Amino acid sequence: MGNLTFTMIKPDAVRANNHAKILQHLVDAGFRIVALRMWCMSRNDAKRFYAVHTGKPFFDGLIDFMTSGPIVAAVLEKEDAVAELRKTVGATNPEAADEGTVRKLYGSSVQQNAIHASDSDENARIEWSLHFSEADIML
Ligand code: IDP
Ligand code: MG
Repeated sequence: MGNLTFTMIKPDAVRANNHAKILQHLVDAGFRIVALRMWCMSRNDAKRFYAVHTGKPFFDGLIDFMTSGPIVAAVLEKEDAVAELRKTVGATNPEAADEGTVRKLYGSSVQQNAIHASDSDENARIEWSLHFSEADIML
């Protein structure tokens, strides 16, 4: 298990001005921020990022949402980072997420659930490569 993962604070949470609070939540949960970028993805960027969901009923809405405003992308470091971040973030549907998780605290619907968390070491690397160049990540 690796010690790096990728997260993205989604446009709903940035619009609500919760991105700094969410970053602090992650730091308080023991993660170190090793790369950070706030920017707007193009539709092509978002489609590549969520390619695994192509063709699903929620795909077009997800692309509209993810390109509706800026996101905050970050590479995070912690022991067993992928599993630890998924725990800190909570279930996809904020209503089903555990108390105290980021999605429970800041998410408002299954689509607008405030934050992304990579689901494997391999996907984390693929996902952060869409947001950062190798030179951005100073370990
Ligand atoms: P995850 O973000 O918890 O890994 P995934 O199943 O990978 O969940 O879905 C990616 C994203 O697509 C979710 O975070 C959410 O924003 C959106 N999404 C997933 N399922 C639905 C749905 O049933 N309706 C609307 N949006 C969805
Ligand atoms: Mg996923």
